[in-house]
Order: sequence, then C-alpha cells, then structure tokens
Amino acid sequence: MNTVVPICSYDGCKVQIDGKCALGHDPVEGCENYATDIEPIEELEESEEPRTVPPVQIWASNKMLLADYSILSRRRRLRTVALVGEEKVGKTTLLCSIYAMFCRGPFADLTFAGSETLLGFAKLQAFAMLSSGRASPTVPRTSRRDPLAFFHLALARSRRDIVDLVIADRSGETYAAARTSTDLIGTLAEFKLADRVCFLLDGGRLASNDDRTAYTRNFRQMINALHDNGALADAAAVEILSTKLDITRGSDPADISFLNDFQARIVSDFAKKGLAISSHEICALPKADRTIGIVGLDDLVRRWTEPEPLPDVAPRPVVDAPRQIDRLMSKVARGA
Ligand SMILES: Nc1nc2c(ncn2[C@@H]2O[C@H](COP(=O)(O)OP(=O)(O)OP(=O)(O)O)[C@@H](O)[C@H]2O)c(=O)[nH]1
Ligand SMILES: [Mg+2]
Repeated sequence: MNTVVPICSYDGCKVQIDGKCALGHDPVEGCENYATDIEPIEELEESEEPRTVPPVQIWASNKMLLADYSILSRRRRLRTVALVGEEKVGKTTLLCSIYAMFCRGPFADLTFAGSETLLGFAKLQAFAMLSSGRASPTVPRTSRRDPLAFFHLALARSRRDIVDLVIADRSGETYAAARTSTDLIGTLAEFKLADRVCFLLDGGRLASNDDRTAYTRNFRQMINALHDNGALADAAAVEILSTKLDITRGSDPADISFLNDFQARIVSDFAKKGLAISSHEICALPKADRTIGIVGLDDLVRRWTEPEPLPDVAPRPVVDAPRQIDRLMSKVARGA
C-alpha cells in the first residue's frame, strides 16, 4: 500500500488538492515549502493468503526409462538406435564415446545442442576419468537387473535443423537370454521403438581362436531369433558393428580375414532374408593400441542422423474403383 506523503509542508496549503499555492507562488515549484524531493514510501504489506505457486518440476537428467522416453517422444521427433549384443561387447562404451566426442566440440558436422540425460552420461564418463582411480578408462557394467535405458543427444546441423538422437542400452545378459528363450523377445520394447538396430560384434573375441566358433554361432543365432520373431520388422536399417578394432588390427592376418569373411557372410545371408543390413568397423576406446585412435564414429553418427527421405506423395493408381467418378478420373490420369 502506498502512504501518501503531503507534497507541501506549509500548514493549511491545499496545493495537493487544487494545485494552488497558499502563499500565491506560481508556478507552485517556486515555493520553498513545496517539497518535490519527497518520495512516497512503499510499505510492504503481508499477503493475507499464502501464495499458491505450482511446483516446478526439475528434470533429473539421469538416463531415461521407458516412461520418460514416451514423454519425450510426444514432444520431439526422435531417431532411436538400439544397441544389441552380448556382455562386454562394448555397447555402453560406444554411446559414452559418442557423447565424449561432442564434449570436445562439433563432430560429424553436428554441434551439441542439448541432452535430456546429461547426468546419465556424466555418471558413465566418471569411470573414464583419472579421478576414478582406475588404471584404464571403462564404463560401469550394465546389470541384468537394470531396466532398458535411453540416452538422448540433441544435435544441430544448423540453427533450425536439430536431430534428436536417442540410444537404447540394456544388459548383454538379457540379449543372451533372449537368444535361447525366444518368448522373452516380445518383452524387449526397444525393437518396437528403434529406427535402427545395431548388432555389436566383439572383434576381440572373433580375432582369438579360443571361443570364436561358439561366439560366431551365438551371434548368428541371436539375429536369427530376433528376425524370426518379428523384432526387426520395424527397423529401417540394421547394422553389424564390429567393435574393438584396436585389438583386431594387431591380430594375425588369418584371424583378420576370418573376421572379414564372417561379417560379409552375415550381411549377404540376412540381406537375402530382406533386411537392409550393412557392416562397419569401429573402435570406441582404443585401450590396446592408442595409436589407432577412435575409428568409425564419425561415419556412424552421420548414418544415424542422416536426413530422412521425404514421404512419397505421388498419387496411387486406382484399380477397380467402385465409384464411377473414380474410374473416370483414373482414365483421365492415364490419358485414355
Ligand atoms: N580395447 C578395447 N576395449 C573396449 C572397446 N570398447 C569397449 N571396450 C571394453 O570392453 C569392456 C566392456 O565394455 P562395455 O561397454 O561395458 O560392454 P557392454 O556391451 O555394455 O557390456 P554389458 O554392460 O555387460 O552388456 C570394457 O572394459 C570396455 O572398456 C574398444 O574399442 N577397445
Ligand atoms: Mg553395458
């Protein structure tokens, strides 16, 4: 409430009411009693009712769960990539390395424009920091008890052209279990959401003679199981990502050629089954040979974020239309 302070200190002057100086000054500012420098004092008034401000929801910024993904997908058009592979193949390391590339600056002609899962990324990265006390960088193991998690990156091609990339990660043990117990496949929500499914192939295990036979058999069996149970039906593209190139590069030439042949066979066999499949080599964390550096991530990010083809809006030919007018129009369109 504003308390009105008298504008003139002369007793009986009504200048405040009728604008006339009691001492006859004109203009009134000429009067020495006319106090122009008096400021109204604002009194703070306590509100009678408590203010009811709605609580502001603070986004935790942790990795997203399925419910968070659904909320985000209603706000933004998402590009979703599912990383699939057995334990320790390098799924979590790959998504962490992609984030790390954008921490350094623009990458693959894209600029980091935000993330809904910054804390989630930071928690993964903490294991790669010197301060973690570890002798070599790594990421935490994804436990089978951990639910499906999503990591988000908003990447800007230009000021108005932003791609919302979401990468799905879950434990390799779950995928290994789904390979043999195919009734589990229907519960893996990522396959219904993913535009692109990436099967990670452990180059390190393939290049070693020890468990190569069992590993390649299991890998093929996993893609077969998912394909036969319809999990890959919604994916526009399927990729085989051969990981840990720093290990495979140093292998025997015969081992390298085994790896290359296996990749080529997988691609040709599944392409025949109708999958849009391709294979690529990557190195997300060159621990065995640092001279190799990060390999394949630039192309990978470009593929995952490439502009979507425009929808086909050409009119469809009308065949045996029930209405006379439609039959007539189709004749006109054909130029008959
Ligand atoms: N040498 C080398 N090691 C790698 C590379 N990528 C990942 N690794 C290592 O492989 C191990 C497993 O990596 P993760 O990313 O945890 O594998 P994951 O597929 O997420 O495994 P789960 O969480 O068990 O499903 C870690 O010790 C990584 O440091 C790579 O490119 N080169
Ligand atoms: Mg993991």
